[in-house]
Amino acid sequence: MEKETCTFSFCEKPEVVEHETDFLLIGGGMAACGAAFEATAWANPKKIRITMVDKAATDRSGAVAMGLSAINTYMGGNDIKDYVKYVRNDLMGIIREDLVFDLGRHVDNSVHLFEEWGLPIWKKGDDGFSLDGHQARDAGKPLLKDVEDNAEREKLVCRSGRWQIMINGESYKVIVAEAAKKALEANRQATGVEQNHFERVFITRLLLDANKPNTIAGAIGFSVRENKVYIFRAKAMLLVPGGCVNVFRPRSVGEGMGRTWFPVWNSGSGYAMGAQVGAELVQMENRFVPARFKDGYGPVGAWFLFFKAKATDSYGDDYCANQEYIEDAKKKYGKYVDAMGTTIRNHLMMEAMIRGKGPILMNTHTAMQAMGQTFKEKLGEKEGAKKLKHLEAEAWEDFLDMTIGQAGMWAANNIEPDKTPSEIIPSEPYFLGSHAGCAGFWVSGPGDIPGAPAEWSWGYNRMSTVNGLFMAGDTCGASGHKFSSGSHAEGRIAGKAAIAYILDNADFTPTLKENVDDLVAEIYLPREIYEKYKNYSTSPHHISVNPHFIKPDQFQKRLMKIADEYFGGVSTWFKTSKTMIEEGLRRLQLLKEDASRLAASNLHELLRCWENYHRVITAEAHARHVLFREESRYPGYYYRADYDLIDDDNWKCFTVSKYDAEADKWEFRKVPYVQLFD
Ligand code: SFD
Ligand code: AMP
Repeated sequence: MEKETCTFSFCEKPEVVEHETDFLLIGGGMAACGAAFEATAWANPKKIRITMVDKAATDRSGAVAMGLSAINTYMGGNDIKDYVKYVRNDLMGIIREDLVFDLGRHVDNSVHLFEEWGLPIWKKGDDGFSLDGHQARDAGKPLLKDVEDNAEREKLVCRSGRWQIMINGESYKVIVAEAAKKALEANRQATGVEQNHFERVFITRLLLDANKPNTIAGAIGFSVRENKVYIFRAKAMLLVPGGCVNVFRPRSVGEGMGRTWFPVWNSGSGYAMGAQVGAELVQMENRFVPARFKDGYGPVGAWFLFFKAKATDSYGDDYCANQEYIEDAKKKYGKYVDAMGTTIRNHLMMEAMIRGKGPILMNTHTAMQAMGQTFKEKLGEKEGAKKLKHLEAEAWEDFLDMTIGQAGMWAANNIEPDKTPSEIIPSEPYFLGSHAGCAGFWVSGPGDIPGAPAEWSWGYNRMSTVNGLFMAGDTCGASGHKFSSGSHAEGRIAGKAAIAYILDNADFTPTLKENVDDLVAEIYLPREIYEKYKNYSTSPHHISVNPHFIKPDQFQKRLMKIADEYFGGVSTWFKTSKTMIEEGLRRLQLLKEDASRLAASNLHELLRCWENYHRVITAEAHARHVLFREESRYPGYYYRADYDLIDDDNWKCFTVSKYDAEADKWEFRKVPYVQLFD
């Protein structure tokens, strides 16, 4: 088929809005909000302009949109070195310890700000039991920021696990966004610009400078509500559009496919757009396969850690303590099994399932009964019963705060968590760098951590290998377990460094190489294709079967099928191999060719098309990384069936890749891992 171009002969031509700024934030999630808050403090006195562009409405955008029930990274009285060890263990021995340590030393300050801005944080009551945020306030418990000492703060918070604290977090994102928007408004006033916060604008592509090699200069995107294309010019940029979902076929089917654990609107834009301008990726073989409450994708952390629930197979056996499974696992994965991290827990769960011992059950009922018993013993019959009722409400609120669909699932299935167990299962894979995963970009470290190799710090903290292009949260690789608080803190770290970069490059004037008309035509091509060919179909709504185009929904399903079957999704129990990946890549190539025939009947579908362009590149990066690393570093997340072992002699290293978009070629290199903390 000949290549189509958009000449606007069939579809409407958008208005083109050009916007000049100094520091551009792509995304409006935790990292972007952190960056907006921090960077404005350094930028305002110097009249440096900051602009945020979010594909959605920032109040409820990103992974925290529905809210959360816990802040998973809070140091409190812990030693930061122990945090580094914890992250290293959970991520199978390969992390950038300089980045993780740096995050650990900054993260608590973000949590203290959240509370100051209005986030209710649970506290420990005088009787040793937990108080909700509002109860703590009414009981006169101080704000964390007003407590001087880490040890005292540790006594005050209500820990679920060693690193996690409980919150009433339904409005978490709204609270964090409010502070970011306020900061942006102060910057707008300090710099006199007309607008510096763009919502519902989807960024499609980053643009390099015409004169300075390997230097970021701008970005382009379109409004998902109005017929407008936006071109942003900037001296520095923070690329934080979150991680990626729906590359792999989800377990949910039909209309339920709109439900996954990871937010369906994070579509790999960061990984794809960064790779396209040549920023190096690291550990893209890593993916996150969260064990979740089946069908509703409710998170399990609060149940494991706070309610102390046990997960067992259907015969009541704790699969994580099953010696047979553990010994088998040790033969292949050695000492890494002992750490019993997230990947290994998944692996052992699947051992039970493969042996026909599923469904796997989260025993919510026995956990709640045990807690109820403790309440009664300590508080007496009446007060104990009252406390138990409150606990029951907490159990529902855990989901109502964060994964409302799971509460719906419980209600629909007549599940009373205090009476019946619930099924859990490993979900389909996602790509992210801030939860229990570490996919992302290879970035410069802080430079002041003893023992860190000099080549880990080539400039500004969290800057990628492209000058002026910074990463944080899900896009900053080899350093997971940041979660919501850490992503915010990392956005602040990167934001501050980006302002330093702008000040140091004061004479830099970003100049775009590309012709604006070409860029606009590229974005709108799916609209043109649709309008040109819509009447070539016998289908009454010209929606599905058409010889000239493919709709985004069909395209996405094809991608999911390839990823699922060839790159190790749920249908193969996450197993793949060299030959399978190679065949999958061959099919992916054909899909990429068909991408030039994507068709959009409206702006919403144009968004869907662009999400898919980004997903395909993310999928390819992942598959090529899995192919490169000839071992199974993350059992429970994925297995190279042809190398089903952890091979420290050859693969205890970072895998770094670089994409040459013009030649459509990927290059790989190994970078030695260095342990910085004992
Ligand atoms: O229960 C474009 N996370 C949890 N963290 C916690 O601290 N506690 C929890 O309880 C957490 N849980 C949890 C978590 C995530 C999810 C999905 C669920 C439950 C269901 C993790 C954190 O949420 C996560 O670490 C951070 O949010 C990551 O921050 P960041 O900034 O890297 O990503 P984001 O917040 O998703 O924001 C992305 C933004 O980008 C926008 N965007 N904008 C313009 N153009 C494009 N092309 C774009 N593409 C995306 C988005 O709109 C958004 O603003 S639990 O499971 O453990
Ligand atoms: P999740 O709800 O699975 O996203 O987990 C929330 C937090 O609890 C994360 O910090 C997880 O690493 C941690 N977590 C979840 N399950 C367990 C478990 N079984 N043991 C230890 N930590 C866990």
